[in-house]
Amino acid sequence: MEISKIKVQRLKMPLKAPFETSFGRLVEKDIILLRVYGGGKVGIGESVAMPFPIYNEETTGTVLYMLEEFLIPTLLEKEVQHPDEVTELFSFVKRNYMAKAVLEMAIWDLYSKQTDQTLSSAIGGSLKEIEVGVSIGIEPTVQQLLDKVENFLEDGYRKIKVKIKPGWDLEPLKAIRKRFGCSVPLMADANSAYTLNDIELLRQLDQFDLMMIEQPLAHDDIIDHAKLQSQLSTPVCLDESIHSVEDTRKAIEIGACKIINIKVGRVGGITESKKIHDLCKTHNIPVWCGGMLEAGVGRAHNIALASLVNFTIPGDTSASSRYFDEDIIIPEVTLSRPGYITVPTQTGFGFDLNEPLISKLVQTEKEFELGNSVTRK
Ligand code: OSB
Ligand code: MG
Repeated sequence: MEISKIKVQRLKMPLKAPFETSFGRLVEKDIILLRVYGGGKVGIGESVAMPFPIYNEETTGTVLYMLEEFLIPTLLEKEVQHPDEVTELFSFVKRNYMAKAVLEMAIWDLYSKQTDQTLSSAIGGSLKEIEVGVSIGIEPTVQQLLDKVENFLEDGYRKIKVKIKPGWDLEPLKAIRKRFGCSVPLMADANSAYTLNDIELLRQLDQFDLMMIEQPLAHDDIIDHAKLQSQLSTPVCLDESIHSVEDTRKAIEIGACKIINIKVGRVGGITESKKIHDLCKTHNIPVWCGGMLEAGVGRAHNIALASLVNFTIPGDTSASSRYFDEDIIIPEVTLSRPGYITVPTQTGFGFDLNEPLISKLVQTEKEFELGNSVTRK
C-alpha cells in the first residue's frame, strides 16, 4: 500500500449533555482525527481514548504520544501490503490498543478506498443494515431516566442499556420494568463497579430478565467473572477485560461470559476485532459493537464492523444527534428506520468529512512524512 503522509489533529467537541458512568462524568469529547494519505486517497480514523485514564489506562495524550514516538514512524518506515499486517507490525509496542487502533482504522479505510470498495465489504461484512440500541448514563433522578428511556423507545432503539453503580442499580431497573414492561430489551453496564462481595445484590438482577450484565467486576478480571457467571442466570458480557482474541479464548474457556462487547479501540483495531468476532462465532457466543461516544468517523467505522454476521445483538451505535448538535461527518449518522442504521454504499467508511466544523474544533495539528514532521497548529 502506498502511504505518503499522515495528518494528526486533536479536536474538542462539546457533548449535548454530560454522560455519567460508575467511573466518572464526561462533558466533552477529546478526539484524535487521523488521516493517512496514499495513492490519491485519504484513509481516516478516530481515537476513542478519553481525556482521563478512567475507563482504561489510555488517554488522548498517551495516544498522541504513542502515535508520534512509535507507531507513525514504524508505519512510514515499513512497507505494508494489506491492513491485516498492521497488528503484527505494531506488536513490539505493548498494549496501547487505542493508539494502535486509530492508525489501523485509517489504514483499513485507505485500503478500501484504494481498492474501490466499502469498508464493510473490505472487512467481509455482509449485513445491509445494522440493529442498534442506546446507552443511557447515570441520571440525577429515576424520573429523568424514565423520560430518557421513553424518548429512546419512541425513536425505535432496539436495546436499552443503562449504566449502574452501587446505590443506582436495583431501583432504576425495577422502575424501568414497572413502567415499560418486561418485553423491552434491557441490559445494565456496571463498568467494573462491583466485586464478588456484592454477589447477593448481583443475584437479585436475575429477577429483571436482563439481556445481560456488562462488566460487573474488575476491569482486568476474568476469574471472578467466571465465578459470578456460574451463579447468575443473567448472561455476563465482557467489555473492559477483553483486549485481544487471546483474552477472548481464555474468557470463553473458563466460562467468564456468554456475550462479548467488541470495541475496535479497546482491542487495537479492526483486524483483531474480526478475529474476536470469528472466534466467538465458532463458540456460539454472540457479539455486539460497543461505543465510546464516538464522533462520526468512529461511528462510521463501528457501522462497518457491525455488518459482520455474528453481530446479532443490537450495538451502542446510536444516531449522531444522540450526543452532538453537529457531527464531523456529512451526512451525519441517522436511523434509516426505527432501530436500524443502513450500512453506507459509498467507498471507504462511506461519509465525507465536515471540514468547516473540523477547522472550528481543531486544537492542534501535526503532519508526518518519512523522516520529517511539521507542526501546523
Ligand atoms: O462501557 O460501554 C461503555 C462510553 C464511554 C466509555 C465506556 C462505555 C461507554 C458507553 C457509551 O456505554 C456507548 C456509546 O453510546 O457510545
Ligand atoms: Mg461497557
